[in-house]
Amino acid sequence: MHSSTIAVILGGGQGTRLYPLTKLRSKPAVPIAGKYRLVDIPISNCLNSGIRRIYVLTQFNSASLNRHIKNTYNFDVFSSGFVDILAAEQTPKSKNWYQGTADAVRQSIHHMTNKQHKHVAILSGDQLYQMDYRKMIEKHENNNADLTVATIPVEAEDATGFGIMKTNESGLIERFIEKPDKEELDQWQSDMPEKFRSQGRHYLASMGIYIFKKEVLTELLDRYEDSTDFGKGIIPKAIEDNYRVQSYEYDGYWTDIGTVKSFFKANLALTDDLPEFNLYDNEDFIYTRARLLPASKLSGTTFDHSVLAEGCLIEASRIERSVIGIRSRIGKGTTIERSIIMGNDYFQSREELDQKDSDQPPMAIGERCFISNAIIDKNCSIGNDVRIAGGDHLEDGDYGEYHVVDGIVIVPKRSVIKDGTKI
Ligand code: ADQ
Ligand code: ADP
Repeated sequence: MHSSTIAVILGGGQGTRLYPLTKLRSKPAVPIAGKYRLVDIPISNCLNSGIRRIYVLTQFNSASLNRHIKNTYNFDVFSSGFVDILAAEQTPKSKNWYQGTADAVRQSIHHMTNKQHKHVAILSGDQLYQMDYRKMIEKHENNNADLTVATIPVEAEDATGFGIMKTNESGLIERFIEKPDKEELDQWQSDMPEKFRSQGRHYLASMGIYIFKKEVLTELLDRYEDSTDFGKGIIPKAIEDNYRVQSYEYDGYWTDIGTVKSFFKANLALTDDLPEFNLYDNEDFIYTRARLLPASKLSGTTFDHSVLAEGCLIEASRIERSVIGIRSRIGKGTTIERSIIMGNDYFQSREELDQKDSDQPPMAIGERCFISNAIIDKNCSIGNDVRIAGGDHLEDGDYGEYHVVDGIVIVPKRSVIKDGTKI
């Protein structure tokens, strides 16, 4: 076990960017890839890197997050590992919400008193990647860094959305700017190896993954007590005040899943022939709840480039470029393209499924439906002959029974869409 390091996963701010997927749950509990939750990604990276003491900071402690963590990561009593959720608390010193990433850590650090830990790894909760943090910790220790920031080369188009930095020849960060304006980008170019230059990736971006010496983290949070964010405050100030801030360059697959658009894209990318995010590894598992679900049963369906989780009963005619989550039920004659169907939290009984009440169709997608460019959250009841066709022709907004974000139609958890509805 990498007992020198404790991990803190930033589970999310107010969750507006993934709304309405965060309407009924906290962000770390949002389902991904048919059977996982967002928080499983950084937790699995920690476990695969030997880090077994993990805190998840979240704005509120939803029932599904609690259940998921409790049922998934219950280490045996003899290992000193844990995954604990720390939700924003109202204390005399603080307001109800965490005001930002650094504020979240500042408000929670009193829980991390164990002297044994030399380092704190601070990780984002909304990124899809597989990384061995041990290599990063090793570099952090070898360089005697106060703080190490994981970095990745990005293109100009993306650079304005990240913290961008310049390093010296030994990889120490000399300048850092959080989300620079387009006009000032030129001065932030770095001299990249040919491999990245040829891809137009001239800017060194922060991945929002940090390893701090524990005492330095405490010191910085006290010293810059007005800074509520790492990117906007703590990191640029630490560099200015000559702390040793090291860059750890990473060149594997890494993508943001914190917005509806990026979440949608990253899920559908799993249906590629050779997805860049590899779920099919014999050693680096992505952990999730062991649900003991039966195998999926399919009848009369043509599947093309789709991912299908366990416990599904599918009679659709065609499913293409889609992610079909646990316990999904899809009726005859239905077509699904470029969509995420999150599935169901439980199986309905035969009687519930057979009921002929058009106001409350069963928890399933009915017959002869057409669904494209959509996210259907869990436990939705979608009647027969429903057409949901997302795309740029739709205007973004909240339409009551569904939302449109960047042309993607989102049907929130437990929604009922009546027979014959056209979206
Ligand atoms: P952003 O991703 O824009 O930039 P931010 O919105 O602060 O930064 O989120 C970082 C992580 O913290 C996310 O996982 C988010 O959900 C979580 N988070 C945000 N506010 C929180 C709060 N109040 N409580 C708990 N968790 C919270 C950051 C860095 C950039 C870097 C990018 C890389 O600031 O420098 O380039 O990450 O994605
Ligand atoms: P999972 O991790 O399986 O996706 P959750 O932790 O969110 O799901 O909750 C799913 C669990 O909730 C199911 O295993 C089931 O036991 C229970 N559950 C929730 N709602 C109901 C319901 N209406 N009827 C029966 N069981 C339910």
